[in-house]
Amino acid sequence: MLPAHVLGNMWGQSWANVYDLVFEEDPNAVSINLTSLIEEKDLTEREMVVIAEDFFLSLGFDPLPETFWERSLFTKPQDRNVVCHASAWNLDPDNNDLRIKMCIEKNEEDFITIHHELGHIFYYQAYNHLPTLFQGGANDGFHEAFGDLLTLSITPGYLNDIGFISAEEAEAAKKDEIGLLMKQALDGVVSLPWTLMLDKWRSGVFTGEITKDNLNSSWWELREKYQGITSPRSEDYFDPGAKYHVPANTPYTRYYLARIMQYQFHESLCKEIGFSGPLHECSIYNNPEAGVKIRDMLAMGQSKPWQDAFEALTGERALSGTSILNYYKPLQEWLEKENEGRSCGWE
Ligand code: X8Z
Ligand code: ZN
Repeated sequence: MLPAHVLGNMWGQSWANVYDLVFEEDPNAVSINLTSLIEEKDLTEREMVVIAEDFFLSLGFDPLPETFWERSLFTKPQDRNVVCHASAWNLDPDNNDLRIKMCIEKNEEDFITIHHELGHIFYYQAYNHLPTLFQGGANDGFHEAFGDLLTLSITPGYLNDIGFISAEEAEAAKKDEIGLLMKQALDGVVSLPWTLMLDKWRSGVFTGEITKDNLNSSWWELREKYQGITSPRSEDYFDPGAKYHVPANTPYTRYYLARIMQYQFHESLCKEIGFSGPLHECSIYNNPEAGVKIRDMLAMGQSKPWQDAFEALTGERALSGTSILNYYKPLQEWLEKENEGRSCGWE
């Protein structure tokens, strides 16, 4: 098992920060590092949000109200403590008072999280015309999936479209297919067992199967079994308490569902817009057709069973892992070859 503290993320829920350590790039490959691009361009936190908003506008969404820009919190205040875990708020649906609260850091991870939070905000804006009872996601997973869906479209082609990299750099980066997919997988695949185990642990606490005496040991048993990671220390602390959603009582299975659905949404939208290349090269940026499909679904809020909303976008009524497998197929094939003869896994 991997010791949790070497993975570049406090909870070992994303391993994207150790990409440079686990993947040996072809020295001639041109790889894209969004953190460096953000630094090179000297973007402010607000500018990072504007770029994310532009993506949604390119799909035909209405711009965010002026109050969003006035009342949101983008940077960590120096004069008081705030809960920095990013969140999105629908404070007054009648008056479209939408805000995010986030202590943005100028890096790739937070650039992605900004899209995630704006996903919530544009969802609110799309269903706020409905009666109060219908103002909600088709299910919890939908609300978490929408912003993440857009981040699958942050491709080299997209980065060229918005002037972050040149056409030559985009072409060269596309050639580094395995590197691109590996980076994505270190987040998108790695998060699956984690998002599943968290509520398994929590439901064990609620049913009484997990008692006061084994709160931490049961946590690590699940971490080991599902994530293949182990605690770097022997002392008995209450580690689950360090994950925001545990003390905040925020359900977590929603992220597991989102991580599956986002690929199904991506695959069906790419088909819809006539894209025939590999899925990780497909971007729905600037595509009004994809925008209409998404908006029609979001505007349903929770007025219909989630399967109806799901069908409106994908033509299917059930979750399936097939789209994730399709998306990562070239990486899977590469890994199978790379690991031939090795025995992989953990005990
Ligand atoms: O909590 C969040 C969002 C707010 S809804 C920042 N996420 C989960 C986490 O950070 O653990 C997004 C991905 C998973
Ligand atoms: Zn969220």
